[in-house]
This record gives sequence, structure tokens and C-alpha cells, in this order.
Amino acid sequence: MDFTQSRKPPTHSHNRLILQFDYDCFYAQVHTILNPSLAPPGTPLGIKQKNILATCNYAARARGVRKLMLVTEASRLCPELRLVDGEDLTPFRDISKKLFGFVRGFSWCGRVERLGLDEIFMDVTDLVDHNISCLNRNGLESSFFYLSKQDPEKGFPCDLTTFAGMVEGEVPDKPNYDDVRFLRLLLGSHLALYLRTRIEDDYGYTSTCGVSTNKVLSKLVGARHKPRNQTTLLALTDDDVTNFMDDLKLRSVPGIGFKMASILESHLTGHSPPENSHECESKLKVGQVRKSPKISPASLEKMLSGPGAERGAGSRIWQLLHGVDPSEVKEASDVPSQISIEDTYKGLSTMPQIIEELHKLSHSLLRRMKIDLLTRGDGALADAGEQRWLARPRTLRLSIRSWHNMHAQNYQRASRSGPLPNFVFDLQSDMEHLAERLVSEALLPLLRRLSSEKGPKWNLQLINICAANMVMGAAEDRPGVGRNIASMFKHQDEALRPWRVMQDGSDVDDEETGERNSPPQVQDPEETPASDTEGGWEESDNDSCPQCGHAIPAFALAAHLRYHDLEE
Ligand code: DCP
Ligand code: MG
Ligand code: MG
Repeated sequence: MDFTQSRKPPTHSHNRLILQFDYDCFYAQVHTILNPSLAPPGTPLGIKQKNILATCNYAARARGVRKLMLVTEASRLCPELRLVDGEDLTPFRDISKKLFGFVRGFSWCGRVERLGLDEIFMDVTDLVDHNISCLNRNGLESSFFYLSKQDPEKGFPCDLTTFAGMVEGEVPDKPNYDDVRFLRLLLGSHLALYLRTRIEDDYGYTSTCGVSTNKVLSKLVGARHKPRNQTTLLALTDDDVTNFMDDLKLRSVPGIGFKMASILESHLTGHSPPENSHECESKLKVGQVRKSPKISPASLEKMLSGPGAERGAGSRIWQLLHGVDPSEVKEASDVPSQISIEDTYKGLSTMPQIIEELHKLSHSLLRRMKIDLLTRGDGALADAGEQRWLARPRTLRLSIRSWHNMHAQNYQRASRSGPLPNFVFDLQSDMEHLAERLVSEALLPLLRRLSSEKGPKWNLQLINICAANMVMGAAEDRPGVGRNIASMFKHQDEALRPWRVMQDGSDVDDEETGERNSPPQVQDPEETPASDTEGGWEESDNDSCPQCGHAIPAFALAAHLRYHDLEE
């Protein structure tokens, strides 16, 4: 089949300015800032979750320690490594929310999106374009960046004769200040530096930032200079963008996961990476794929077809190979799309045990609902009469993972949903009492509906309870005003589906030895962990473990497989 006719490059769009922030060694910074005596400057610190390092600080990285390394290996490489347990995600979530709220406060259009706990995308086109319109070309070295249209005092001085931070690409000797693409990047770099400095000065957190015209490019270029730095992709033409992309490893592109890279590699080189070789990283460069006459949107679509394949994947990957990413930075919402709580177990088998755990989870769920869904009065929260529900979830879902057949090493995951009873919204009742009712009147009936999953007896490895199908507004108080926002989050829900019943680092849970995990973890789909190596945020690039069949996001597969290695 001749695909050469359809190899037309996709259309680039240069009219946005997107910043991507990523905090440096995030979990390590959180613990260091909460407890400065833990790791005075220069002290190597690792944050462990079970036997794996979720992350480590840069002093540890200088000694060869790496993220997701086994604790034993890290301690061998760096005997003075200090270790802190990072299984309780509460401090990371709290800081992440706080920093996100701070950054969002600078946005005019509200397009600020959190990815995982430590990344923020921000569309600042409006701010930057406003400042371009105010530019005094005769006094660039003493410019003022306006952060508000209303208040001309609000802003910061900057020298626009030079970029702030690092630049990827050639800075022209005589820049063309009439080129709006150039100006956007220039001004964007100064805004990025200002925001990074504020995050550091006000909260103590250092970060890295990428400055470019779309999400993928900003994320990719931001990773160029880490830590505590920023990089602007000075790409003024479509060719500049493709030149930047061509040199990158295919696997480093968000949206191209392990599986997809292997498929492309086998099509281009004729041999696929050895099976089960989770350590094997494809060396393929973006340029090799993009330039291959075998590659076109249609051929990609065909290669990537198969069960679960997404329609239009061919054109999307073709775009990504050219550094084109039309996806918008989503507007932040005050209300999560759903709230879920889960915990993992050694194997709950008796009803009293199960009821006790359901009770604990219900209590956490009700607590979380109050925190996330009640209007926040100015310190008037003590007076329940003053509070109102911003949104009410309509559905309660109970999900379990049970160890169905020990010998076949067969995990069963299953869930059942029903209406979330109205009494949970009663602010006058005692939470203990509400939790008890939730268990007896809603969760146990759902559990009974799941009893076909249990085999000869219950053997629960995981319980997740989730309040979903959020309806905005106090529907009860004002009938008819509720607006179903489920569809608003549909895309995000789908993108994050593979991680739904996992918690950050759950891929490194020691399921087989049955260690009890950290306290029950709240699941916010918005808080799914992201890493440089993950498959991306638009793609359900979900691999399954070749050994146990467990569904694992691509970025976590290596860590998960190490556990099997340990068992041997
Ligand atoms: N994380 C995790 N498991 C993963 C990936 C990430 O627990 N598989 C957690 C630990 C990290 C945090 O998420 O601190 C942010 O992930 P990053 O990949 O951004 O890593 P760091 O912020 O730690 O380091 P860097 O300085 O490289 O950004
Ligand atoms: Mg980070
Ligand atoms: Mg990150």
C-alpha cells in the first residue's frame, strides 16, 4: 500500500504561549521544607515507598541515586542517604493544592491545569499578548510586565533585550521585535521566571519551567535544564519545531508510551524489543520515525489499531512527531469530578473485618466530601447552618480487587454502583453515625451484589469507595439548578482511567507479601502522578504486567516488575 501521498505535515499553530511548571524532586522538597533538620543543604535524601524510592533529592542524584531505584541499591551507592517514608500522600497533596492555587491566581483566563501532583500547565497567551500591545520598543531593557489590566502597578520590571533563563535554539543577533512569535516567547520567559521566583520566595519550592507554544513542547523543553531552571523553545518556524523534535527519543514524547514505541520500532527496524524486557528502552529517535517513508497518518492508524485502540491515533501521533499538539490547557475547577478513597489489604476474609474497613473508608469519604464540596465560609465553618454543598455526588461506587484463584495468580477487579443516599449531605448528624448508615444501607448491599466475585470466600486485596457523578449546585435547595458536570470531566476521566484504582506509588505496593499500606488514600483523578517517562496525559497507554496481568500505567511498569524480581 502506498502511503506516500498522505505524508503531508500537520499544520502548526504558533499563536499560544504555554508554560509548564514541574517542581524539583517534589516529594523530597515537601519533606525537607516541612522538616528542615531532616536534610540540611547537600544532604542526600530519598523518599521511599516500601522498597522503592519514589524520588530523591539532587544531592542524592549527584551520587548516582535515581528515582524509582530500589532502596537497597540506593543505599549501597550512597551509604549516607537519609530515608523518609513517603507513603502518606497527604502532605504532597496539600502542598500541591496550595501551590496550584497560588499559580492559578495569576491567570486571567483560568486555563491552568494540574497534571499529577507536581506539574502545572498554564496558558498565558492573554497576559503575554496584552503586554506585547503595551510594549515600548525604545526602552526594552527597562520594561514592565503588567500582571493586571486594571491595576497598572501590579507587575514586575524586566529586561526584554534578553531571554530569562535558558534558550533552546539560536537567539538571532538582531532579533525582529515585530515578530509576534518571538515576542511571545521572550515575554513568556520573563513571566515564567517571575512565577518561579514567587513560588520559591513565598513557599520555598524550586521548580523547572518550559516555555513554548503547546503543552507537549513546553513539557519537553522544560525537562532540558533541571533543577531550578527554565528553558524557552525558540522555534520561530515549523522547521525549528521539527528539528527540535527529531533529536528526541521517541519514548520521551508524552503520549507515546512503551507499547506504542515498541510497535513503531518493530515496524521500522523489523525486530521488536525482546518480550518482557521492561528494562529495554527503545533508542528510536523521533526524526527516524517522522522521516521514514513507511510512516504516515494512515499507516500509523493501521499499525496502532487493535483492541482498545483509539480512533484517530494515527493523525494524533503524526502530529506529535512534528511537535504539534492542539490540546487545550483545561480550565481548573473548584470541584473534583469524583472523590474516592481506597486501601489495600493482605486479604480480608471475614465480614466483621470487611465491615470495619468499610466503616473506616466511609468515614474518610465523608470527611473528604466535606472538605472538597462544602462552600468555604470565612471561618464560619463551625456553624453548620452557614455551609452549603457546592456539588453533590449522585452515585456511590464500590470497587474491589480480590485474589480469586491463588494458583492461577488471578486478580479479579469488579465494581458495583448505586445511588448515593441523601442522608450523607446532612450536616447536623454525627459523622460516625453517617458512616455506619452508609455501610449498612448502601455499601453492604453493593458488596452483596459483588458476591459472585468472591469465589469460595472473600479474599479482598483492595477496597475503593467512590462518590461520583457530581451535580453542581445545591440541587436540593433550588430544584432544577443542578448542572451535571460529568460530561465536562468525561475526557479527563477517560484519559486517567488506567490509574483510577491506584494511588500514587501504588505500583510499588508489595501486594504479594501483603504488607499493609499507608493510611487510606484519597483518589482525585486530577492528582494522578505524572512522570517524565509516562505515556502522556491524553492517552490511555495502559500496559499490563507480563507476569501477573495486572493493569499498570506504562510509567509504573518498571517499578512494578521489580517487585516480582524481588520475589524470585
Ligand atoms: N512519583 C511517584 N511515582 C512515579 C512518578 C512520580 O511516586 N512513578 C512522585 C514522586 C515525585 C513526584 O511524583 O516526587 C513528581 O514526579 P516527577 O517525575 O516530577 O519527579 P520529581 O519531582 O521527584 O523529580 P524531578 O526533579 O525530576 O522533577
Ligand atoms: Mg518534578
Ligand atoms: Mg513531574
